[in-house]
Amino acid sequence: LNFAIFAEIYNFPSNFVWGAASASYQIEGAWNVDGRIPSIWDTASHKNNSSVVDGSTGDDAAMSYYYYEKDIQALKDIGFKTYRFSIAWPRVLTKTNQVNQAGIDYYSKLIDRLKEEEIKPMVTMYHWDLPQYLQDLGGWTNPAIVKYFEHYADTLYKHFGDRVKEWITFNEPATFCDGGYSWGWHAPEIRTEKQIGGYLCSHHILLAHGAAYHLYKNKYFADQQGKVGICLNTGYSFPANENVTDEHVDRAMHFGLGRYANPIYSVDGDYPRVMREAIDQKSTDEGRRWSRLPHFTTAQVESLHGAADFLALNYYTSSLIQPYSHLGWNPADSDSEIHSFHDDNWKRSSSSWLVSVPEGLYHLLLWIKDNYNNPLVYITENGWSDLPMTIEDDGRVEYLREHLAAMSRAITDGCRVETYTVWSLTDNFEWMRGYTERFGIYAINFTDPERKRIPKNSVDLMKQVVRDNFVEVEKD
Ligand code: GBH
Repeated sequence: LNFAIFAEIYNFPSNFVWGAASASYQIEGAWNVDGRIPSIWDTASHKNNSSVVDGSTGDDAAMSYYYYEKDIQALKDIGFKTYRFSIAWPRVLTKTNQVNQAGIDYYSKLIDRLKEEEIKPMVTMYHWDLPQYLQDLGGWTNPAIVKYFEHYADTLYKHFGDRVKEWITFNEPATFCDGGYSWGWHAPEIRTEKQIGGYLCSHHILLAHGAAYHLYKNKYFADQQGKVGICLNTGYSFPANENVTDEHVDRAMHFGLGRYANPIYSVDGDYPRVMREAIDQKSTDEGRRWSRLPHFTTAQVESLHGAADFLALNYYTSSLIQPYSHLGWNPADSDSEIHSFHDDNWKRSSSSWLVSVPEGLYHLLLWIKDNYNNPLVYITENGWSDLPMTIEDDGRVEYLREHLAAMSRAITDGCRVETYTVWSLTDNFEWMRGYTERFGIYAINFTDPERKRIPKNSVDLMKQVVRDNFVEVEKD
């Protein structure tokens, strides 16, 4: 393919930062060494007949606890300037909330090595590995957890804040709150009626985020001068036909993204009004004494409002939407009463939920710009899955080219996107899909004791993008 003739070129700003992302439980292994205490993912993956499709666990995974130098080399070979990784709560604090020095030492070493290679560490505090003892107290449905999280954040700022300047409190609460506490397909695998558990979880996540944000501003910012944000995931909702209105689109966006983003980034703060009203009404109709969606106090609304220095965004895929009222039947019991589905023409990955809709990223970024007063955005995950050991990963190369082009167009149209970290640096433990679906730009054979990081074709693409600061996309 001769790009000189058949390609369009999409540029990026000269100060744009490129990198890759990972998460502790998915890569580290070493699940029971050096004082690490059990997490809810150890519990979920170790139990008899676990829901992990291939019966696998993250006990060893990519062994990054031992082989982090291989990850750093992989980042270096591409020329990436940032690495988004997560810290395992169960590694750095004991059950009595004392520091576990071995855990601190591990991350300290990793951070120092990254800095020596001029790779900025971007740290996610919570990428789903909750200490099991906290789940035994109710986990994210218990308001007491806010204080535990605030103390954990304090520990991280204190030990690493001299070197880490970009903090993400939570990764994708939309995934783990409803997955973990409403539908039960995610650790801790709790099912509750009508999303009661999921709404409690998101409420406490927001309060915990606010506590960690203000702690940083009050106690650390003067010295450390870093930024704190939260990582939210969503697709864009495209009208399925001409009868679906902008109001339906906004409703779908508010029930998905707005549930987490409005309290922090919107002009007025608090939950989206459409959500508040719908769930309050349904709760009354269901004969409940109070709403399934908890209320913030006025002080909490004010404290959360504006409590972020950037929005970290994970974008994978999008949907077509149609309100139930147009369908004449109820496809699911959901408070939004919006049905979402995929266009048959969208390219499919190895994950059932993931189809390629680059146009969705463009529209999502503009929706965020228009609804949240054009916040600073980091794209902290975007990626494609295929089968194990697909080194010629042309599907991923094409997906990445098209999504980078969409991001470039959004920047040209005024969106403030300044960083992109691809998901993922290496193949890893893909939660309930185990090792059956692979997102890495480096392949790993998980029976290889050395866990060699093997570059896929997408590594060459990312090298070119980092070098030239543009991406080429084939013309139709
Ligand atoms: C991210 O979630 C995670 O942050 C990351 O850890 C993960 O490895 C990566 O994506 C790839 O999955 O099974 O049909 O009910 C992505 C968003 C939302 C994807 C929930 C899976 C479940 C769909 N996730 N979704 S389904």
